[in-house]
Amino acid sequence: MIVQKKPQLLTDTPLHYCPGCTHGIVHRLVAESIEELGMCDNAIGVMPVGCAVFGYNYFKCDMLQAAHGRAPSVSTGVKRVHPDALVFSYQGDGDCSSIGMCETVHAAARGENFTIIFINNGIYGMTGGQMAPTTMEGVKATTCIYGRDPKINGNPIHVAEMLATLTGPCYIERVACDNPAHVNAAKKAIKKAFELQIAKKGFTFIEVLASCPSNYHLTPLDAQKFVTERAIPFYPLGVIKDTTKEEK
Ligand SMILES: Cc1ncc(C[n+]2csc(CCOP(=O)(O)OP(=O)(O)O)c2C)c(N)n1
Ligand code: SF4
Repeated sequence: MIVQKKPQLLTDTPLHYCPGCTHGIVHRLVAESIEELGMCDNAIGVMPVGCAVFGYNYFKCDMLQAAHGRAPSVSTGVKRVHPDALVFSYQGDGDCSSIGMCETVHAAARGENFTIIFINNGIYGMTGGQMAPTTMEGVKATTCIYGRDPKINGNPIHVAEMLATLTGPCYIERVACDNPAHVNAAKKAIKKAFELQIAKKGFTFIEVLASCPSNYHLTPLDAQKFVTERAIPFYPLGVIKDTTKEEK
């Protein structure tokens, strides 16, 4: 009996991610959700610059790759031209909340009807482990080698909570992939965001707390433990904004 199989929306191209990286899990959840919603022929993904830059090799739907941080603006254009397509951008924390913070905030404020999948691994993965806006206090990065010190390096940003203060967003949830129950909850959140987009409810944002074993110099298991023990207490999981609840 087949219990689980690869989503049809994923190609057979082997993933280039490091062992234990969360990107591969989230790719699967995005692909499963699109497939279950019957949107395989009408989905358009916008990939970032960062470790997920080659994401267009892994999805069989239409895919674009935006310049660093510009995916929300590219997605805005794509969605406005194709209002009935399911449009998602897929961005790391460097891409989405550092160089691309302006695009992210304004797309959210305008209530653009697309979904951002925000992969928060608390570090710049692709470029070798520099501090990100989301790097937590005390966590070491190549640009804060003694650990992030708010007095010198500034405070980390709770991106989901910050976006929730805007009028535009419809649904914002933070999830994680550090255990099977959390993976299931992450899938539910991604699918719900896509459903709300199809219902034309407006901007949706799913933050996924992710691991980067390579740049934290941890084994894949210890990197998951880092998410459980350090990231989740600082970035609590759950629904941060849901205007559809207010409508009822
Ligand atoms: C305009 C511009 N500035 C800087 C870079 C270098 N750069 C490439 S990826 C990246 C950060 C990637 O980190 P993140 O978005 O968190 O994604 P991850 O690799 O962790 O998935 C940076 C700074 C670039 N490609 N283009
Ligand atoms: S460097 Fe980090 S984010 Fe990039 S593929 Fe490796 S584990 Fe994943």
